[in-house]
Amino acid sequence: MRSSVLAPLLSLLLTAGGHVTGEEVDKKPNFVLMMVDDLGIGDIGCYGNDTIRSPNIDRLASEGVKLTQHIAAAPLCSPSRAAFMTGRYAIRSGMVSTGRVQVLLFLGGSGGLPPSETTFAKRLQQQGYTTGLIGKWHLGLNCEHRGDHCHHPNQHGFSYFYGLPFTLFNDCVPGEGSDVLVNLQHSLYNLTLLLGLGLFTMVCVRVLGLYQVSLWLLVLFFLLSVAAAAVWIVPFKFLQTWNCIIMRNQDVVEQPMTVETLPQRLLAEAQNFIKRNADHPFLLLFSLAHIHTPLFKSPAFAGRSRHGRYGDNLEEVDWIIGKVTETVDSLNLSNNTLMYFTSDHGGHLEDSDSLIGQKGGWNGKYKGGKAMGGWEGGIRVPGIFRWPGRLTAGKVVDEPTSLMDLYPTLKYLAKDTKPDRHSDGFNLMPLLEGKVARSEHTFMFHYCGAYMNAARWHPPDSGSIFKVHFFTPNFSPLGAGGCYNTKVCFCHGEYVTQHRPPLLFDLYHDPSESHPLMPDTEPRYAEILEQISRAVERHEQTLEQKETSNDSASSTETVRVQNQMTWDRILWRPWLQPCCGTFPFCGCKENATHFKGFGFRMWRFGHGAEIRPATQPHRDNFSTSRKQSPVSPKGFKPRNLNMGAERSHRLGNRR
Ligand SMILES: *[C@@H]1O[C@H](CO)[C@@H](O)[C@H](O)[C@H]1NC(C)=O
Ligand SMILES: *[C@@H]1O[C@H](CO)[C@@H](O)[C@H](O)[C@H]1NC(C)=O
Ligand SMILES: *[C@@H]1O[C@H](CO)[C@@H](O)[C@H](O)[C@H]1NC(C)=O
Ligand SMILES: *[C@@H]1O[C@H](CO)[C@@H](O)[C@H](O)[C@H]1NC(C)=O
Ligand SMILES: *[C@@H]1O[C@H](CO)[C@@H](O)[C@H](O)[C@H]1NC(C)=O
Ligand SMILES: *[C@@H]1O[C@H](CO)[C@@H](O)[C@H](O)[C@H]1NC(C)=O
Ligand SMILES: [Ca+2]
Repeated sequence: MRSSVLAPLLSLLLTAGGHVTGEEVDKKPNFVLMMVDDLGIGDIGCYGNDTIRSPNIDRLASEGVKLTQHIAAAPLCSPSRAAFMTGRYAIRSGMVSTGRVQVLLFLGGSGGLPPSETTFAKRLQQQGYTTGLIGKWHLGLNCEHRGDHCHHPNQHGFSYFYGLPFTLFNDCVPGEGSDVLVNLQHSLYNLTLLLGLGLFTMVCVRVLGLYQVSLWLLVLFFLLSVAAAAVWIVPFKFLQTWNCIIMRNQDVVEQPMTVETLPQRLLAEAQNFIKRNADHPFLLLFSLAHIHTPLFKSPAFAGRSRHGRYGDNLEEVDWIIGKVTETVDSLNLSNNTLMYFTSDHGGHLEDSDSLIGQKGGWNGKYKGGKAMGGWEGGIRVPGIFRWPGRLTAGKVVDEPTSLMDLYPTLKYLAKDTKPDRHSDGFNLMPLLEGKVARSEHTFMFHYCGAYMNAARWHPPDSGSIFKVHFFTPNFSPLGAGGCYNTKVCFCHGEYVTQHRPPLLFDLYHDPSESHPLMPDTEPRYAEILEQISRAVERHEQTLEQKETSNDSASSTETVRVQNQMTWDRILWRPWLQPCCGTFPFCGCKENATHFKGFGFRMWRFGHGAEIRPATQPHRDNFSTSRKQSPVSPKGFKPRNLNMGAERSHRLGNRR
């Protein structure tokens, strides 16, 4: 009885006379998570850049909390995003590689976030949230046949999806170069050429009567040449059609996608999602296609920045973030919405050409970048939380935090207390609200593919952050600051240098990891190595447990980890290729009339945030069970390529 009297009174006090009932005091907050692709921490004004204009991102930071040691679980798209979505190191979901290919390369491959995985979207959906993903996914699509969509966002807790099931990459725009297995393409090209030459020679020999060449041999060679040509021409020459597509829920709505109108469409979709869900709890993950190459060429931003096309793109990102913020604010949602801004990993240093120069971002004072294992530049990313009324404006947190912390934080705020699997993240709210001063991340591990590459220790009795590297990628050419010969660094074999004892740095005094500590300069040297080595051992035990125990809290725990990055899962298969129309003649264009009027005008003048309703009402409650595939995700049983053997190989590699 007492509470029923107190509650309205309390709410009256809290909302200063708003039309709010007692129930709504308890209202679950909304979440607007914004993730930029490949953005370096040094690219943003509030992180120290004084020549790029990012007033909207800076404003989020000044109205909220800025994290200065926000760490991605991996320096590459697929594993970093897998860890972000699941709150666990990517090795636990098999989204890591032991070889050269460290991200998903084809939408027509079978690798992806396994159906058995749990994402924060799935948990929030169970709490009654409407969940939407607008933009890039890059965590796989099909398992066994086209349309089973076993890795699709709808399958992983997003009731609404609009965007890129794959990613923006250079092959999406003719003339921007190729990102996919360039070496393999060359080898296959040479092989085809060789077979062709062989065939030509034999035909000549036969025609000239120099030697008796059997007709069957000629036919065999002919078929081999055709097959060899098909194997590389079909998957690689049509990459734009295969990979650069847009889907709305389960349907391919554009193939190949028109890159020019992509930013407008994604922003409009994000704004519309917020608008149509304003009256009940929602989660929006707005996963921008920016700032991955190829860089956009939006006329409204061309030449505006002081850093060429890359800078122009960054200022466009900032403008988009501003529009999303404006939408939240204009709907009076800001007091009840946690907004988050981050990047999936650091800038890509090796992505440069003679025309544009550095295309891939700036990681500030930190060493290394995308795809360089545990070097700070590839994993330390911007992290900003804004929630007026709940989080103190202008607060800065220097403690180590992880993108994996979003999962437990969102669960906590959505009041999800049901049992869950082992988590590698921690609820950030105590730290963000200033209720505690220290992060629970005493240790953090940094993977390069499937290999434990580095680890950091934040000793409870000190402000220091010690970091060890068990191995480091070999930069090429010698003396360069990245792996320019291969465009990304690899994590195995002759591509790395093992360090025994490991390299040790004090990030607090040496953030750019340039002065390794020595036993005679660091009194705690032996202790640090010992502590970290024990922590690594404990961490690796939690990985082994998963494979052996049957009786864990969640039944999914017993599913064996399948390596999702093996060649047979990565490579293109025609029967897995999503397609609008009749395969292989895929092609369709979205009717973007609505977005054109809305987007271009807005882009030209930089104003006019009026949001027109979508032409067709979108359903945010898309249920995967409605469009059930013959192979249900639960029945999905990929061949057992479990990671056990690879893990012992990995351990062997380190020790
Ligand atoms: C700001 O960002 C640009 C573009 O990445 C970079 O070239 C420049 O060096 C950065 N400036 C500072 C001070 O970090
Ligand atoms: C937002 O709040 C302001 C003042 O409290 C009010 O004037 C305005 O109509 C509200 N807007 C919406 C969309 O509810
Ligand atoms: C948000 O909360 C603050 C105080 O906590 C209040 O001043 C402001 O009017 C609120 N804004 C809206 C849109 O309700
Ligand atoms: C786990 O389950 C399998 C079959 O379900 C059984 O064969 C095995 O003995 C169990 N292992 C343990 C450690 O209980
Ligand atoms: C596209 O949509 C507009 C209005 O929504 C309509 O008038 C036009 O006919 C459509 N075009 C196509 C090709 O469907
Ligand atoms: C899903 O959305 C549609 C259209 O908004 C609505 O008619 C339907 O009742 C909804 N279904 C559920 C289960 O909420
Ligand atoms: Ca990325």
